[in-house]
Amino acid sequence: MYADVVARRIENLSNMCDERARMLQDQFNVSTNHVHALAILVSTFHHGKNPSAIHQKTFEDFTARTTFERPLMSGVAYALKVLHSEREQFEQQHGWKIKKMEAGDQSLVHDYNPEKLEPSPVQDEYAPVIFSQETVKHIISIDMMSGKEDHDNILRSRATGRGALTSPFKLLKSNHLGVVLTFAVYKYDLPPNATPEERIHATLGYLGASFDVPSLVDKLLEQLASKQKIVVKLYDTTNHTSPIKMYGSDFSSSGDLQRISNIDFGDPTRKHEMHCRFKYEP
Ligand code: WA2
Repeated sequence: MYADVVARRIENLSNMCDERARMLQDQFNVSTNHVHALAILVSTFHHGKNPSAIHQKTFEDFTARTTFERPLMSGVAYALKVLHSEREQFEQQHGWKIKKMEAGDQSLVHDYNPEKLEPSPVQDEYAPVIFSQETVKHIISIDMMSGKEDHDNILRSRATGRGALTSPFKLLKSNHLGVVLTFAVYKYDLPPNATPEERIHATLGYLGASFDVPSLVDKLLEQLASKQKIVVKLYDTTNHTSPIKMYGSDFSSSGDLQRISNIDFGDPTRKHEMHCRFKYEP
């Protein structure tokens, strides 16, 4: 029966789409947990010890050796909360100036040169990166509050005490769309009902991870059998009337069968969907 064949195709597509959505969600979840653990590591061994037991070299070694724990992250970094009144002392102590993030042409792969970045203009506060994984070393000394997506994410993570995820945007020194996940690091343990003001006051810094969507989703989908059969697209549907495509293989699809599987990346203010179709077979 024709109806039978159609029903089986629908079920088949649904199963494949759900499996992929679930895999991506699970890998994102384990990566998130490990980024959270890194925030606790910095709290314990950098802020909790005098002298600090973490510097760029230890951070680089540790994050390189634990990349397997963060399969969807292209790099992690730690930015410090620096008030304007502390800026001069901070810059003297580190031997470099806090730099401004440049959007547009500076972020193109070819001519990106952190040495040439401008000092950050005067602000109430800054979030200069002091430690980074080797893969994102180019963001050291950059004020992450000078980039809109990073800025909003920093404010939201510290006010809530939860992991915050940005909308998709073009990452520095990459031609790809990505998202950034941020956890705030606090001076002391805060009760779950702490107010945003108490949290902001107790904030010491921000542990962030970048997710280079196209390359890491490709890598994930390649591990699956029957990759050749379906076309997968990933959307940020937080704003339902204007979804943002984060990933889409550029094969043409066939037929009108489409399966939409939901994905939960752990930030309740963001919504994501995976859209799957059968690949066109001539
Ligand atoms: N990390 C890597 N590449 C980026 C980026 C970023 N943010 N922003 C733009 N391109 C240190 O939330 C604090 C990481 C930001 C954390």
